[in-house]
Amino acid sequence: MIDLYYWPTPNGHKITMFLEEAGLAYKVHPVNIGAGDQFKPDFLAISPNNRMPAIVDQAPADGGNPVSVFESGAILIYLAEKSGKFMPTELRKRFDVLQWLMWQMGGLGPMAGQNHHFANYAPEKLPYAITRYVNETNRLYGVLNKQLARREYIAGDYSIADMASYPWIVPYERQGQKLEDFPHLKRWFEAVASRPATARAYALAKKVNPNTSTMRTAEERKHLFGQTAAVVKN
Ligand SMILES: N[C@@H](CCC(=O)N[C@@H](CS)C(=O)NCC(=O)O)C(=O)O
Repeated sequence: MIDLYYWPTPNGHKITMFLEEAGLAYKVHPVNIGAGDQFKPDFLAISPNNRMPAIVDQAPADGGNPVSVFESGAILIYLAEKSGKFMPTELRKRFDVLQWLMWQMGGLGPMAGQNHHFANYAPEKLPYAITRYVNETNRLYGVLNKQLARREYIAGDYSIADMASYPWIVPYERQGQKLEDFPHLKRWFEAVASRPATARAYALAKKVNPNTSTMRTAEERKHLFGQTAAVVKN
């Protein structure tokens, strides 16, 4: 049994997409990041960066004590290794998946995240910041589109690289992007969207948090924005 610490956001969806695809048993523990659950000491013991997702595997392969993992990329690798699914073991194919997973973790996720912040949440609309992140998101979409011109999925077969990127393309309109400008990316996006496991992962998201508004309340803004080292002091 996998304990999943989760809130329905792009990084959270990555893990439910994997668990649904692989058919692993899991239990969801909601971490309401708008209410400040990510700062609770019990959660910080699992996820010291006060971010979700995180997992605890109650039955690790070595038969030892439960294993906890934070960072969505590390969680996807852990679950792929545990299940033997969605990451090839052959050297070249494995690193094809891993390099595109790292590309998502270091590029698409953080840049699209800043894009959301400056275009949607920032109280001041700063043209320089908005243009920078909309353009960088556009460049990254172009990189993915080019890769998908020659591959059905990002690294060949459907893998954790696809599960990492897909949830960050779902909000493309909020990122100031048009899928029509990226035909290979659009074809891939529709293929991933039509997978039954993707539909189950996104249906679960609505159950955990029926509020799909992208507006942030004053309470949510207090918890999410302007964090300093003080939030992890205890
Ligand atoms: N690099 C981390 C990022 C995780 C992350 O940013 N999670 C956000 C939601 S998408 C979060 O937990 N935010 C809580 C906060 O900002 O305090 C990962 O991929 O797991």
